[in-house]
Amino acid sequence: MTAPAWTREEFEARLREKGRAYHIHHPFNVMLNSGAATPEQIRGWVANRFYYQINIPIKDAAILANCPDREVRRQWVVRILDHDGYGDDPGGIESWLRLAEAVGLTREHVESLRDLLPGVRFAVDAYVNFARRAPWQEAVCASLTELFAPQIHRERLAGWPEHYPWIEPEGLQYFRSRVSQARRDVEHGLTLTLDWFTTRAAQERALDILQFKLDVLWQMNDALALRYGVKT
Ligand code: AHQ
Repeated sequence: MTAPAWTREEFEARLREKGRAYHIHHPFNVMLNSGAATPEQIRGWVANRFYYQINIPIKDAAILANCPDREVRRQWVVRILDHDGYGDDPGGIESWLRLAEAVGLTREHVESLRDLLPGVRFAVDAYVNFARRAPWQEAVCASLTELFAPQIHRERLAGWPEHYPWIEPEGLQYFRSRVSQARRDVEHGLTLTLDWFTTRAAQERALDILQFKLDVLWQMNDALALRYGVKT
């Protein structure tokens, strides 16, 4: 006898419960957002997270390539434009390079990926390769860590100017843009996920996929803590 599927509300609640494992709770991120990070730790974080940022559009393009549904693609494509830029909007990757300059790195240094840690590279590559080979609905589900992202961006915007007055304020523009973009993106991703994963086995699979992506983010912070140290 297979267990009955959760209701839509129960399934969403279980997805949101996974927030307990979100990287906002990782000691390295707690250090960053509590004001205890050194400039070297912040520069290491910015330089390594750049690899994640430049891979998000590639990940989203993989989802589009696997998705035959024009309605879904029409909405999902905005994510690529948000990062690569469109028309007069230089995009999120450009904002991240401005964040790099604001924390005392050069664009050339960050784009060279000289500081990229193995643990960060392999976690990000695992996410992109998952999106390439998994059914597009599973890769959509993996993006739902952004259910928890608005809070982490708001924490940075609220705390960093006071904690790190040496960082030029306009460098935080990326976080400002993500608060609304993440909320819009995750509304679409959550609807697609709740619509697609409708048996109990599929819903359990969705929770495992979300846990995989939470592990991707957690591993990035583990690698940073090992290389740059972490004050708890
Ligand atoms: O800046 C981030 C971003 O553009 C995305 C896209 C989304 C995805 O498709 O997986 N996830 C994500 C995230 C971004 N920023 C992270 C942060 O801590 O600044 C959070 C991350 C996420 O929650 O997955």
